[in-house]
Amino acid sequence: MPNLATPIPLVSVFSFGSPIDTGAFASSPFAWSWTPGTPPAWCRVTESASDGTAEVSVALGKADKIAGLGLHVGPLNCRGNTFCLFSTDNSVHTPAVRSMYGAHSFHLILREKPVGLFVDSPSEVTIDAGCTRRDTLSIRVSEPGWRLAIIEGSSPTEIIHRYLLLTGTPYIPPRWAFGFHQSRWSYENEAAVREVAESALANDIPLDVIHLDIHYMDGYRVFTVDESRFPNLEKLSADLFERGIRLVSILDPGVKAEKGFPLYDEGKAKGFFCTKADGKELFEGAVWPGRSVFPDFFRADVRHWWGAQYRKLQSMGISGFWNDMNEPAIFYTPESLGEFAQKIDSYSQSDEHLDELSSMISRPGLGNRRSYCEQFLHEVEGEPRPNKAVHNLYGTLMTKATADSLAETAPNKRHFLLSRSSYTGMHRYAAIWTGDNHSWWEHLALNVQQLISLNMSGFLFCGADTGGFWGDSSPDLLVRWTQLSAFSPFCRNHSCLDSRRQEPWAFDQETLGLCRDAIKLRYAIMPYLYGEFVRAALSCQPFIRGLFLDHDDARDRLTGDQFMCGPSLLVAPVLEPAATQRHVWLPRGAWLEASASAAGLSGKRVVSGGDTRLEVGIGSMPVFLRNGSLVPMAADSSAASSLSKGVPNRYKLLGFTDTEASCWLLLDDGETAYKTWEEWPKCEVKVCRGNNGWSVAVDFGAAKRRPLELEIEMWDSSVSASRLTART
Ligand code: MIG
Repeated sequence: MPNLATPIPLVSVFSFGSPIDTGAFASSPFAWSWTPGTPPAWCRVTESASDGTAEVSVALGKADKIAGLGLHVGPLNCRGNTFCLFSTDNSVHTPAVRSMYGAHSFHLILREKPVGLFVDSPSEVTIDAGCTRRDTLSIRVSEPGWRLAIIEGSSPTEIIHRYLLLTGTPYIPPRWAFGFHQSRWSYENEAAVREVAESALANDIPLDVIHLDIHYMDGYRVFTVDESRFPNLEKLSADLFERGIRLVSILDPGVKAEKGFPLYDEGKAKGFFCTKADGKELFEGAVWPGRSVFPDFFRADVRHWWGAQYRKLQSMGISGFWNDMNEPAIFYTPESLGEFAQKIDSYSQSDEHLDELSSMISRPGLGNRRSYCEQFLHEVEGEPRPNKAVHNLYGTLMTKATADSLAETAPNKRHFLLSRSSYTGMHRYAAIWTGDNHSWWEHLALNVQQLISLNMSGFLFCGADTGGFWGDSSPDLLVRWTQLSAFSPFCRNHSCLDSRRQEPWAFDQETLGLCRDAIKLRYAIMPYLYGEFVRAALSCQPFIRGLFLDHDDARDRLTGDQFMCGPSLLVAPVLEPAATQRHVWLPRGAWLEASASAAGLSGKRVVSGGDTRLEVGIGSMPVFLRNGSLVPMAADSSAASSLSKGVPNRYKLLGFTDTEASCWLLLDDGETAYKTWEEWPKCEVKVCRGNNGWSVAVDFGAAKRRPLELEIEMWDSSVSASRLTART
């Protein structure tokens, strides 16, 4: 019998060996304990005395489900799959992929008494979620020195909330980052970039950001600009800025190993690059610039030096940064390539090694070999450690270098920072995207699972390459994807080098028009998206939410094709080609089906919980309002682009309630950083049903009053709609 007089901690953190500080845990006022002791009996930890590896093993009940694990491929319910948390540039996301770019171990076991587990180890962690043995969750940690957090709570929502208190408040980007981003590998020169801005304007596509992929650099040398392609980047960024468009540029960690390249010479002279096992010779791996060396981001002085480099680009008017290839991705090493060439040469002399030769040719396997990670060292808390032992932190520490530098330059401003690789903790200062997906319908569907799982892990501001990265998107796929991305925190159309052009205007008029509707819808609901995103982040809650989080009757279903976008909107994106109908499952209660268009949302009909079928022509974007909600939108969606910049004075609101409903309008400047929701300038709009009909009240709290015009459409479950207006 447990001693009931002793309170059972809701969060316990156990330490094994001597873990390094990975930065995953944030200091927080929450009462959690560092426990050197042993975890409870249901969570068995076995440590190997010989090599320090360990296994955590938990018995699974028949109906238990597992959700979380951040960025991964597969269904929302992870049970029955295996995963390997070892950051990898895996660019074909098939169901066989076990390692992605990031390593996020937090997951929930969903059962009568749900529990959350978080393994804090920067080395490889493999998770067998009831695959090998149906009744066992087994987690293997490959290096000594790690922590295990066990998080309890009465509901999945409470557990995620505690996990986020433990690991820290999620990153909030500036308001402009909620706008539409257009990207391609690459807009190769100034003319190409200007053409994107012109086309967006000419085709009435609201646009806030254009991304500069690797071709802007001089021979892929990081922090340089190719002056023949971009002769006057300052002028370009200033001209675009005037039209409300910002530039974001990509940076890779590999530094071209070339005498005379100042960054290389300086870093080498200062001993800032990773060495091989002898601690002397620099480790070289080939990436875009050719043979490259890798900064040791585990050292604070290296991070400081690296972070300072971003200022050059800032001084040219670049507004945000995109750290790519930071797993780190390595195409080959000079040694592995030499060995490969030698083998090919000798095998081709006879037919003796035909099998091996043919597999070498069809799948060279030189890229991102695990063995590379054993060959270079980092200085970790003063000691040399092979990359392999701390691998999952490399990209995070590169991105920390950027974030710290941006915070130093502008301490009270939010920044836009995107990283491909990530570890828990990075969710406090940067965004991620889901990497190199394909223009496949399967990846459109996968996008929904990834939004939900990443939000559970604290990566609230995330999104996928809209339209798919590799391959050619069909018109319908781009339309359906843009319709999903309208509700995705990060909304960027991006595609690869040799795919067809994927901007909305690269397609026929119908496709262009449908994409425009979806993008304008996003801008129309931006007051809601932005406000609820900020509120979710500051209250340590996911923004994109699986239905199982908020609805008791959804607990047993891990519905992976619908989600809550904030507390009020249930989104059921269409994920199949040529769909004319879609099945939607609504949790108990009454819902208001909305019609979604470029002008925003308006009420259509009240539907009660359960299964329903909708007609979904190519232009339809199924969205439902939860009972008791009020959704603020911009009244004038023709002013779309400016919505991400300033606070509008005219709003349209759509509400659904039998009693009262309220919402917030954020009144901040879009970039000042506030630590708490209380401090954030905002007002609350409340609509109440009284004996004499509806009444509206606006409470400015501590914020400065300002004149607002509100047009409100209210629905109740007796299926009557009323329109009212209010002014402050
Ligand atoms: O080896 O910079 O995931 O978004 O366009 C490919 C070129 C390198 C990978 C990123 C992708 C980007 C691309 N990069």
